[in-house]
Amino acid sequence: MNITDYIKRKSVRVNQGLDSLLPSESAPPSEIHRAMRYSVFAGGKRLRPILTIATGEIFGIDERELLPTACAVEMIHTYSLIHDDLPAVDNDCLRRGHPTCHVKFGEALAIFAGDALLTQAFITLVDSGVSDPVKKVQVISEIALAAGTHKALIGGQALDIYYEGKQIEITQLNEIHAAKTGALICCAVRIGALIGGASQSELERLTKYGQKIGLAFQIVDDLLDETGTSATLGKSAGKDAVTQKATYVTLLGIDEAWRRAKQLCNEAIDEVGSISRDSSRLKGIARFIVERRS
Ligand code: GRG
Repeated sequence: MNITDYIKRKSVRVNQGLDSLLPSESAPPSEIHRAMRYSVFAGGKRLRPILTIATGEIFGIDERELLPTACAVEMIHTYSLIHDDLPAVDNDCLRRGHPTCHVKFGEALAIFAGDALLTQAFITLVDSGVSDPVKKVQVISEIALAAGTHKALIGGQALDIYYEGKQIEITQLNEIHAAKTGALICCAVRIGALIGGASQSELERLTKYGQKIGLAFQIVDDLLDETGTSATLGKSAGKDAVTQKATYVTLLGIDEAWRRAKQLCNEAIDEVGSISRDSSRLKGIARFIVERRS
């Protein structure tokens, strides 16, 4: 099966998993549940949960064991998108090809829907996550670190706002995006490895793979913002130029940014190539990250 078919098949499974794990729209408070489901099912590539599943599978773990944990990561990712789009943060009106959560439901409900998705992720991890209790605690701790700490999602977002309007260098841009975008992508890989019982050296290689594809993902995101359209991206294209934000494109130029993204992708492929397991899908996902157009 080629990687595009694999990604398609797994994203169907992730959507089914999310549907069964999220509270129903008919259950009160239904407005919040509607807003949560609206943003989760508006679209999305499901890259992070697919990374968790693909990593767990190289250790022979069944998809069913990995699915709730993978879905929890997607809930956290969707929460971060809802909050990132808020007027006080990026003030965006288009996401996943649809009006953003606050445009559709109002700001207060969007804040609550984001908070509720973050909480629902941990409820999922506790109730339906990994069966082995030691691994379960490791996974919950790993996800909490990626979602909540100064070196991850929240810290990256805070740094992004702090550096707004300031002249920054590539090292500071790497610092922002290793945290804001990279931490959750890397975490998605690491938890698949932890569930799979990876050895220390396998975990180290997979961590490097996760860090490299995380950075490559953001470089391509910046490139697509510059070169793509809102219709293909499903979000406002050209936003970085309007907000005059430092990006990989503004600091490196288009050609050098593509070169770095491809180089990171090749380095990530080398990392997993050195593990003596079938890493062909992880290699395929690394290539997908650089070849994607949305
Ligand atoms: C507001 C301080 C504060 C904290 C909340 C908002 C937030 C935490 C963090 C922001 C993290 C964020 C939105 C990073 C951007 C990462 C990124 C490039 C997302 C797009 O990912 P895709 O392309 O999206 O995988 P789809 O829609 O395909 O899932």
